Amino acid sequence: MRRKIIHIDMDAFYASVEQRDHPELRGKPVIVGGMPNERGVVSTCSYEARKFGIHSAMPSSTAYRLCPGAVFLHCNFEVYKRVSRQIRDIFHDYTELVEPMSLDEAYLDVTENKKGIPSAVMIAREIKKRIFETTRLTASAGVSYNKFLAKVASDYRKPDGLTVVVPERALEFIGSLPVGKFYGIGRVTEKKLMEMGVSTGEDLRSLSKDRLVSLFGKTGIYYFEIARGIDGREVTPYRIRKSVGNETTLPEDIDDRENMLEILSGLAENVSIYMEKRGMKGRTITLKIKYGDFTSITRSVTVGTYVSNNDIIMESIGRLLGSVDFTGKKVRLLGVTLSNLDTAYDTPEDDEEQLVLPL
Ligand code: TTP
Ligand code: MG
Repeated sequence: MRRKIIHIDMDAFYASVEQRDHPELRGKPVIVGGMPNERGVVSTCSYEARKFGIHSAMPSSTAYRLCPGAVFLHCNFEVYKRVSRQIRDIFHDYTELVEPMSLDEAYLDVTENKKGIPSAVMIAREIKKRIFETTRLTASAGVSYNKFLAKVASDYRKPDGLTVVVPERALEFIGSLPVGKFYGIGRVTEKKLMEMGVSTGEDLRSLSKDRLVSLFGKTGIYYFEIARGIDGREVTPYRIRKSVGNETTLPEDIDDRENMLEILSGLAENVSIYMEKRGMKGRTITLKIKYGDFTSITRSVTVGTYVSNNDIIMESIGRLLGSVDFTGKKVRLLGVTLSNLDTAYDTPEDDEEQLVLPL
């Protein structure tokens, strides 16, 4: 049977909560995250701030340069988590098949639902309405027959959007989509594809499966399928994550420590962004190295407090790297992982971006 999947994602989540709770901030550029003088990054910003080119993960100092008049606020996780629980309670009125992806985002499988409502679009509309009545915040929803399409649809028209992708229109919808909008295609892959002249879903569809596999390995199969609207992944309620990691195989083997540190810092940054987005922290930092001869080693350190900050992760990674002897060896792959997570946050598993590929 064809499934009915809804993806819900709150609009400018942390910033909207702040504007709701501080009416004087409404209509203004609001930036939530690190302060410009703290070497922090933007967690998110209001739509008013986005007009200045500000976005998540941008250094707050850059955001300040783009819009010196913006209001900068620290994250208020307790409040965001309360809202997150409220919206999850609403989802559970319709189905137990709820897979939260972060505080502000979840997939719902409503093929069979507790209220016996035949139309997934009707459910999405009702959920949006109830979210607004309960939290005074808007969400955008995507409705389709699999997770990939529902996710892309929810992002299609924001804020307060509701986009439906019916099977008959799926290929057309995907075809016109810029590859950067594809869930699972990160910035690096997007750049690689653009350089090859592949800029839309239609272009992506013109690449054979073999070619995609030769370019991207196993992930190429995922790209081949989503370009055709195929995604068999199920909505899996609640899995608790044990670690968050990011690794990369280098274009060529290297033995220069400076170079390694630079790459590791990019990986640590991804891990840090991912964790900060979810209010997660960890205590054990692990460096992974695979050598040119395919043997690997890991080096770990457990620190005294729970951390998620990029610079703090890099301090440990730098020290761990310093303890490795590279004589006569070159490095093929580098990885950074944080484990021993602060489970107080109870964050579900996520397969977003390139951290854990959706396969
Ligand atoms: P998103 O849903 O990606 O962003 P958003 O809700 O702020 O805006 P949009 O309307 O485009 O959905 O992320 C949800 C929250 O996660 C966001 O409010 C803040 C946090 N976050 C980070 O802390 N760091 C990040 O890099 C990103 C992308 C999000
Ligand atoms: Mg959102």
